[in-house]
This record gives sequence, C-alpha cells and structure tokens, in this order.
Amino acid sequence: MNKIKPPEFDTQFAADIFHGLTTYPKSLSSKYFYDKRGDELFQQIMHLPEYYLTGKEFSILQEYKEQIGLAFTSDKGFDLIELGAGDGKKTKILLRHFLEEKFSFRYLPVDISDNVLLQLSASLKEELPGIAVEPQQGMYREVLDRLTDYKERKKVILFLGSNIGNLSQEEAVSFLKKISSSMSSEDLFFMGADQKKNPQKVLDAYNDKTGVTAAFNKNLLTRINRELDANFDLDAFLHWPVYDPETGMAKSFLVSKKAQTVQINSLNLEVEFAAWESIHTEISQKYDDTSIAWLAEESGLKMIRSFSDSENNFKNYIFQK
Ligand code: AVI
Repeated sequence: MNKIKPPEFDTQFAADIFHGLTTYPKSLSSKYFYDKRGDELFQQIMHLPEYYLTGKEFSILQEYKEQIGLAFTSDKGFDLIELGAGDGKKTKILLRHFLEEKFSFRYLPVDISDNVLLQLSASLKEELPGIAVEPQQGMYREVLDRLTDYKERKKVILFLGSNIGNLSQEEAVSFLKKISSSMSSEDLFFMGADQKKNPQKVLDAYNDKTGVTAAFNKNLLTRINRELDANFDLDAFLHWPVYDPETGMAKSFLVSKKAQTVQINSLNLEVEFAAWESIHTEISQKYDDTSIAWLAEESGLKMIRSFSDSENNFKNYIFQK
C-alpha cells in the first residue's frame, strides 16, 4: 500500500492554514487575526459607534465596581489574574477602585505577548503606582497550570470583553473546565459575555459602515500573503457577517467573488475557489442567562451573580466552583 507522507510544517500557523484551506468547507481560525496590524484594527473596532460591546462592559464595571470589589476582596487579600490583559483599559476602572479602597491584592496580567505586558506594566506604574503587578507571559492554559499552586490567597480570574464568544461551544466548555480545575472553592471567575439582542444591532457591530471590521477580517489574507508567500487578492473577497438569532451565533466569512486559484508558495499549495465559495473566519457567540447556566454546569462552575448594562446588551458574570 502506498502511504502518502503528510506534509511537514515549520509553524502551527502554517499547519493550521494548510488544513483550513484544504478541507471543505474552508475555514481559518480567528486567533490568527491578531498580528501587529490586526491588534491595531481591533483597537479601532473598539472605538467604533457600531461596536457597542466595549462601551457597555466599561459602563458595567464603572457602575458596579463597589459591588464587584466587595465580592472579590477577602481577609487575606486576593490575587487578580487577568487572562488576555491587553491594554488593561477596562480593568483599570477596577484597579483604581481597589487601590482607593486599600484592598490587599496583587494584579497578575496574563498575555502571550511580552510587549503587551511591558507596556501595560509601564502604564500602570505611571497611572496607578502602588499596585503590585506580576506579569505572567504565556498561553492561558500554561499560566493557569502554573498558578494552580498559588493557594495562600483567594484567586480571582478575569476574562473580559466577550472573548469567550470567539470559542466554539466545545472549546468554550473545555476552556471553562480548565479554569474550574485551577480554582479552589473560595476562588472566583469573572467573565464578560455579549448577550442576544436585536439581530440588526449584532450585524451592524460586525459590519461597520467605515469598513474597519472588513479590513480586520481580510487582514488574515494579508498575513498569509506576507508570512506564507501567498497571492490572495483582497478585492476578490467579500467580508460577510451573518447572525442566527436562534442559536445566538454571529459568524464571519470571506466570500470569493469569482472562481480563482491562490498560490501559497511556502506551503507548496494551490487553493481553488469556486465563485461564491466561503472561508469561515470567526464565531462571535451571543449568550443569555440560560446558555451561560448550561455552559457553567457543563464546566463544573456555578454562576453566583451577574451585572448588566441598562439595556441588557452585555453582562458580566461571577462564577464559583
Ligand atoms: C475579540 N472579540 C471578542 C471580538 C468579537 O466581538 O468577537 C473580535 C471582533 N471580531 C470582529 N469585531 C470584533
């Protein structure tokens, strides 16, 4: 029997792009949106009038910081561990309040990027001196393993910004199980989740008038062109978000406007597209209390409190093990 040798790849990115574009239907992981340009575009998205998520979560943290602080604080103090800290803009609302209240706590921002952590530490030193910051570089799972041994103080794990929405149901359960396994009974998990709402509002958030979200989606093709020596023509693809109000799933696609062949030289690959064939690039799941309760139950967590904005567009949940 002839065995076909599977291709070998230099990076996980190369392997994932190869598999995503050689299976049917085609798909690419949204985790690859975030190169330098992708980070910049996402910063712009967070300021778009259509992208309500950031502003709504900001207002929840501002309005409920006292109650959130009372839930977090404990006699022996606490460790505040933030997964995917970014520029910490929203978290600073809580940090400032905790500092003013003289809570005993350490802030442990977790990020894959050393650069992000350096910038965040520098800005905290300037804006909120007096906070004990212990940056943790690495993948979430690896850092959670490392921090499971931090048992002297209560742990509060933060996961803001509806990042949970970018995971499939299966991935979300696996991720939350990991969180739960790193917690003890007094620890807390605080998570943001975008809510089901008027479908038009969701669609607008992923299809802004100025085209920043389209550029964000297509930046994935630019990244493949640059890193894998490919020749995607960005104008030959449409940015196409859809929203299913029944499941709460927003999905983004890139749709080929014509039959075309794309060369990806580093992968030694020619990718054929039929006219109007799609590449699925992102899930942005919208939740409600029922689906959150289901997710928690599947993952061994209990939802003990929630905070929402006045229109229930966004919610922040507190979970215990
Ligand atoms: C990072 N994440 C929560 C964003 C979202 O809403 O799914 C990413 C994004 N995609 C398009 N616009 C923003």
